[in-house]
Amino acid sequence: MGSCYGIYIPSLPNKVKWSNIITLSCAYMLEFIQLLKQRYQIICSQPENAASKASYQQRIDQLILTEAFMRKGQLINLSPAHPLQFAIVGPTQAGKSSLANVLLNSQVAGVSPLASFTIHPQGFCQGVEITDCDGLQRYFGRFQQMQQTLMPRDRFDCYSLTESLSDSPYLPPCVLWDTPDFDSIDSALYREGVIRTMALADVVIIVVSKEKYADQSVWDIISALEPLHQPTIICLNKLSEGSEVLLTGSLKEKWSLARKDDFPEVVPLYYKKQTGHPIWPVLKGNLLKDLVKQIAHKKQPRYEQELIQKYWQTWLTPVVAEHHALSDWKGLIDGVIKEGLESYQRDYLNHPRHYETFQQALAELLTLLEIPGVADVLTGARKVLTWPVRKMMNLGRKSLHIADSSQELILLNQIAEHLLIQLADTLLDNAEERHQRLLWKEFGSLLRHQRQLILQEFSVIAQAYHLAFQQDVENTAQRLYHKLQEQPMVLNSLRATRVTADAVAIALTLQMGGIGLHDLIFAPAMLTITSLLTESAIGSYMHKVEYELKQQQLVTVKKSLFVDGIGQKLLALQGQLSRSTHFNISPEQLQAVEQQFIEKRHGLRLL
Ligand SMILES: Nc1nc2c(ncn2[C@@H]2O[C@H](COP(=O)(O)OP(=O)(O)O)[C@@H](O)[C@H]2O)c(=O)[nH]1
Ligand SMILES: [Mg+2]
Repeated sequence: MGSCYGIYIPSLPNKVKWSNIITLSCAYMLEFIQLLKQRYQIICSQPENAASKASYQQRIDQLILTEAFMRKGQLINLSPAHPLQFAIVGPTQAGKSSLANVLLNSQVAGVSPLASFTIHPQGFCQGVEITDCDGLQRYFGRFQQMQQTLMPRDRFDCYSLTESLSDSPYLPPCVLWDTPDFDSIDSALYREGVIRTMALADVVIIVVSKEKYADQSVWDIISALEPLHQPTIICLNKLSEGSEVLLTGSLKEKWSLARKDDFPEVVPLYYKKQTGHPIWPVLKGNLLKDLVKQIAHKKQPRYEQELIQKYWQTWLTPVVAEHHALSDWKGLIDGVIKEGLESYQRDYLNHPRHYETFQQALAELLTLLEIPGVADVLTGARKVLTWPVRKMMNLGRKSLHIADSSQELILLNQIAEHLLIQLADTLLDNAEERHQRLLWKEFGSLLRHQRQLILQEFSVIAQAYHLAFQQDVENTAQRLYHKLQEQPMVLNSLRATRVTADAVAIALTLQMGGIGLHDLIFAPAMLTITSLLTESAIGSYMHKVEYELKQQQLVTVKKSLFVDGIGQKLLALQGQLSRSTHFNISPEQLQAVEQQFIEKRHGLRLL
């Protein structure tokens, strides 16, 4: 045995037991099934999800059945000598409890002419002791074992075990389960008990009466039991003389429509007026004992896999749809970020009148040159300033002032605002037109609530970026300065020009807070210096440096402001979706569980 549900496990150290590994892998799937069931239950209980209620309820039943059947597998693994379990199932009033009494040769099961009389699974120990059934409490989990007569009628999560004291001519030593019906309106309340008992059964006894055998609910259950591969018989109860052959033929036909496996043995039960009980036919006296030979516990892991496989896609359809919607959400965010960056490039980086960063680098460059005559100009400039130059030269203050007057920051904040408005519009459209409307609606409302906060945070990181980027501006100035030193002719002509002194004064005034960053672009002296340099021997080098500065700027803005900044904030809204309207099972979680269940040897996959 190297696999459970086809999980391929490579060679193991001798000390590790296969059974431990198998138990572990199964536990992983079991946990996932439980999680999925819980999510379905929560979603199903929300009024917003009324449209999916019926189909979701059906999946909950399938998940309960599968979870229980896997617990049965654990029971088989942990206590192989556990007593056999026989379960009687059938629609209301079919005579399940009456048959239980016949088989047990006693009156321990409550019989009533009222529908929904039996509402809890009731186990009767025939030839085994209650203490032999220790594993059952573990199997039933949150269901509590209680005494048969003490089980409250308003509580459905309990079961009973009772020792039957008479000898049964029909049953081997076992626990015989009488179950509630699964078809009455009330059965919604106690259905889980029926399903859990069905999954526990080693042998299934289906009881139908001539009135009920054709009901859809009966055949739904018969069909649901197929992947469990339990030896099965059908008891046809409340027969009247002459109807047996006709009814059996009809049963057979219905069976062939519902299931692919062989039609099981049918036991006709006639009523005995004197006792008021059905009569078990003499010829079938050993039938139940013989069925035991067909129990195949060894195949349990394969059957579990078959069961999971049967429903896997159905169960995960809404989970996968949610993944698609979430990836659409990510696509939406990527889309608005892309547009935002495009407008940053168009309206700032590549805009001839708006782009100020390189001008600032040139202004920095000018302050690095020792220009004669600047002192005189500066004295003039100083007069207009109200605070001491030395204080203003403090780098932090300088950068802050520059950030405050930056067109780039104003533009970036506008872009962020526009981006959120655009996103909100698309969410509104999606909530009206697309699948997963609830999800889009919820994203819309999350965005509305957090819009201001997201914008504030964006503004803070934009400012931080701008301050940090001053270092790149200074580096650019330094590169240009070094290049100029290699070109003494250019440097000298710069130093000799009167306009350079004016431009330096402007640069220093900028640093001292006398003018804003944007004024640089329009200052005539700065324009003159720019064209002077552009036409000089370092002109092409300047273009290269400017291009590199822009690239660096684009990369930094994209990453720190858009992708890591606003993009992450928007993606994080996903984690704030209500847990009661969404599955919240990540693609990674799903992939991890699916990968465990890929059958490598036979190339058989879950999906
Ligand atoms: N006519 C007739 N009535 C039966 C037969 N078996 C049970 N009943 C009656 O049908 C009713 C329901 O029986 P019960 O065993 O409680 O059905 P359950 O709901 O399937 O457990 C009771 O009134 C029984 O007496 C039968 O073989 N023939
Ligand atoms: Mg009953």
